[in-house]
Amino acid sequence: MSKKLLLKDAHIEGIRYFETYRKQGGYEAAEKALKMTPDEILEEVKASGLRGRGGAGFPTGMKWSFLAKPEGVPRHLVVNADESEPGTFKDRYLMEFLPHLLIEGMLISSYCLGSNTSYIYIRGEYSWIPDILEEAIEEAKAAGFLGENILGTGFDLEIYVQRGGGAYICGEETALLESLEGKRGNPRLKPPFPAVKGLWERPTVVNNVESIAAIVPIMDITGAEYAKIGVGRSTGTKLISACGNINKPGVYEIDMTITVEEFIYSEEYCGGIPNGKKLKACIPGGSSVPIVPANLLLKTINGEPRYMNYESLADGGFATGTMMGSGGFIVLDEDQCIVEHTMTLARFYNHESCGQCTPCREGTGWMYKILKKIENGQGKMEDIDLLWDIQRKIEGNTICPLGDAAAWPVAAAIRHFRDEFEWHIKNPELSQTQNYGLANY
Ligand code: L3W
Ligand code: SF4
Repeated sequence: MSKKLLLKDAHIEGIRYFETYRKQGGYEAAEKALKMTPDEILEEVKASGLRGRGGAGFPTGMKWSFLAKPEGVPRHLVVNADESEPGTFKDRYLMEFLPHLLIEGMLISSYCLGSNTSYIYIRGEYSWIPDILEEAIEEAKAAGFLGENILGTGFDLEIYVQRGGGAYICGEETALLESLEGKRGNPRLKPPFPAVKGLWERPTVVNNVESIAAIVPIMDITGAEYAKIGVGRSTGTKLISACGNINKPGVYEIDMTITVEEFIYSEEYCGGIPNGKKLKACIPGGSSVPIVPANLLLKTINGEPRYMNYESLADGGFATGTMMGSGGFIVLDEDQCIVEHTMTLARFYNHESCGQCTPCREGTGWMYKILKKIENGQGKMEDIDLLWDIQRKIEGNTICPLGDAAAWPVAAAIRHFRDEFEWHIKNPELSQTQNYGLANY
């Protein structure tokens, strides 16, 4: 059984409220941290090996150490709670059931980074969660863990919750900062990174909800102990939101040593595939990461089991591997049609493109139109190569990762499931009336 660090108290009734959270040892990590210097906390975070849980897996301690500290310029911590990646719903769970874990993590992180005003930018569609967070903030303030002179240390912290307007692109960190400043959420060119020029051009750390929540157990058990959990550079525990064709969709905390097979089939996690259907493919890290067929999902190209961690999922690069991403684990059984699935994603990215870069603005629309043609039985064989060509021209040629995120699912679908694209083109009548999966397995 995986060790639980983040969700260990999630089942306790009333854990959402300060009193219950405190009885379970809540805010003890903050009390410990506030007796340390910011540099000592930073060393613990570096020692933990924690990697950003939003999708990129960038080392948190390194990001914090990049934070510029010019004299007299305020710094900020911004928590990215704009969880909009299809298949990803782990941060919602944390904020809804364990809001004080996030607030405590923000207190420790803000103290370490020297932020006296920190923000939670939350996805607009999570309409019921800001009230939960604001209530937790008020409770923490009443107990002396937020506000002025926290625990007599002289450190002041205010936390504000800002609702997003419903655009996926505002989850990209610089678009988020634009939106937080009250502007349209268009991504900025990087560098400069937010650590140097972020919110209102001030040094800013933007971290995912889960990354900041993980700071609490790191302070509890020390960075060195945290680093002993997991394997290699995949330290600590990771939340996975599992959905699709599985018996037990939900949010699971894993320690990144389990295999993909165990995760899908064991009763502790997904509980297998309904009706004894076969596994066809999986997207393990949210819709932006490459889809992987079952044979390469259960084993790497070298015949090794594939594990639920950053390195093993990426093993073989994008040709045979995929990415841990945000941990949005989507399972597809044998009945699913990859062309239809890819078309749905292409429509999503086209809709969410902010339109600043031509390859993304135009390319995502072209990919959607071609995929729709193929799905509807009006495609030609050369359309497959055209699709391939378009995705190649998007990847790496845009301001923000949304371009890559739109290109990779198309590339992986063609690479691994070309026969399905060809079936749709060769069988136009069947293509209009039948699902490839149902017709062919
Ligand atoms: C200072 C440097 N800071 C890098 C910072 C940078 C950022 C972090 C990672 O995209 C991915 C994307 C989605 N000085 C720095 C530096 N940083 N070099 O490190 O940066 P980067 O550019 O590798 O990635 P990103 O722009 O943060 C995130 C993928 O995640 N994704 C999307 C998930 C969506 C959600 C959601 O809805 N919640 O998680 C899923 O896989 O495609 O590749 O902070 O500033 N020299
Ligand atoms: Fe906007 Fe797409 Fe360019 Fe990102 S890649 S800045 S979403 S047009």
